[in-house]
Amino acid sequence: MLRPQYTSTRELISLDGLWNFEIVKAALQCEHPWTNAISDKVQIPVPASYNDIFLDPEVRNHVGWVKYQRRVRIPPGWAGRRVYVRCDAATHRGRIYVNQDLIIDHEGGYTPFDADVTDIANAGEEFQLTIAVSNELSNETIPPGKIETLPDGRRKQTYLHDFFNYAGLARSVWLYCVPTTHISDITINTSVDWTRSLGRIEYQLDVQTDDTTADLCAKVSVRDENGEYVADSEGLKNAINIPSVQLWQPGAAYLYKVTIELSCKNNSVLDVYHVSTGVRTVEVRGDQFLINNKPFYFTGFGKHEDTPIRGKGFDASYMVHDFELMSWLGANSFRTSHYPYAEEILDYADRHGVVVIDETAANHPCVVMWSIANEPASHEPGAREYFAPLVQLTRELDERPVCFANFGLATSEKDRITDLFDVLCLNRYYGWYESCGDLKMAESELEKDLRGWHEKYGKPMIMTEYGADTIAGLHSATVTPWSEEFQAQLLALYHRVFDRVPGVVGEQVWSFSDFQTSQLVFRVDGNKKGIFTRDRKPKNAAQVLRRRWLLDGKGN
Ligand code: BDP
Repeated sequence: MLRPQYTSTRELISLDGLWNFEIVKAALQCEHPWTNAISDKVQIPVPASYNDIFLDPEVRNHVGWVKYQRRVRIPPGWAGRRVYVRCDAATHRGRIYVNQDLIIDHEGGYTPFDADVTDIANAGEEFQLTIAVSNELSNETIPPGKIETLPDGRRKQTYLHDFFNYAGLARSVWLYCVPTTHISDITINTSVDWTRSLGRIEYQLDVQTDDTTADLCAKVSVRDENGEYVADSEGLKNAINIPSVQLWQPGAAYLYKVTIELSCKNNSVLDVYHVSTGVRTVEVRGDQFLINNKPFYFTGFGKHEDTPIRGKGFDASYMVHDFELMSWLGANSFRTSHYPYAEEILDYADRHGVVVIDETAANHPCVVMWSIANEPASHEPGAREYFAPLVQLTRELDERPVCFANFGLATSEKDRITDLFDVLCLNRYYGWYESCGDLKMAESELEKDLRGWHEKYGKPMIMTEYGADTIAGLHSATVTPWSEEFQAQLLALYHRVFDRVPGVVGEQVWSFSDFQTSQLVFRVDGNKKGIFTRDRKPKNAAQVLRRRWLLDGKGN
């Protein structure tokens, strides 16, 4: 599925802005008339999670469906093309209605979906667009959860994951058109012939057409960052060689622009689409992680999509500022914990040479590894049977290394699945959840733990979570959990161990910034393990990281 694009053959219109909004009351859940016009007395911005926009706790804690609605006009010039409404995400389930008709019902709160409205709405006319969104979590959703009915009849959503169940239209909504015969998917793989400094871009195009007799062909051309022609090729599937290739490097991104022109043999161009791609290699060799044949050391964070007021709503200002803060510390990477992020964020990482451990399938040069689970019960019976087919499927779909983030209880003696994966990712909280405040104990336990894994598997290890909750402004000259000094001391301890143990190839602190969670006695207005506060002010520990990553050059 391709993202909508404005090209010489395609057009798109942003539907972001204020939409009419309505909470669907629980009693009406089943028979509610979904397509009634919603009053404009309550309006809500898109993109944004709806929970923190209003002050009403009934909205914040609502369990079930809400409706977003607006009117949309299809430009008259779009007659004869295929027209779609595209939702970049509806958390966790979305239904798109055009006037009275349900067009699509999509499950999965962090992935996009398209509704083909060509045969329902005419060019030049207006229609009523309603998007219903449900935030319910069950044992069949990702992430999972459970709904309880309280004695007073209210429904309550509970869940085990440690981030607030933000919901709604947190990413953009689009109206777009494509030619009836169009490119529907593009797969790109890159490789390097090191002896000849030759880059290679292999591509495969999928095409959708109503005309089964059409004799289609494609021209694919590559331009460099200055817009200069590099090479081209023909056919729906082929490879293009790039002499003296400029590699995509961590910290020094280089993107080639690939232009795909679909045409009928001996005829004019039918469709045009552009892809920015980088040429780089990724390999696990022994206990090393190699990018472009050189050992790479990950520095950075586990992140969340989380900001005040907008919740998980995409915000370009926060995005750019977050990357600025990472670069200020010398961080070279992050993990998209614990769900697929907005595509805009991966585009930005591509453009700026930031390495990503990604939790979804999206083809970006910045993505060097797939993490297919966070802290599963990998020590329990059945874990192997559950994960083996998932690892196999991931490998069939893509050639990048595969990992999962292991948690403390599934020790190197008890874990049942690690041999299936390429890299060991470990989340550890010695000194915090275990032996809280005892840094001496934490240091020896951590070292023992890491050495155990290394001796058993000899694979590269990344600490994908470590840290301590810290209240900004709480200071202490003694070892005091929750203080800024304690967080700084704890990180320094972990770093000493990483530098002593063989096979450690990365450190990603939990977490980049403080973030909202469900209400619990050990959460003070959310999780406070951020190196930055929720409004992105640095805590003391930022200096520890800056010294190590930027000034001492760890990972660079
Ligand atoms: C880890 C989880 C992460 C939590 C973190 C914590 O992967 O989502 O936020 O613990 O407790 O287990 O801070």
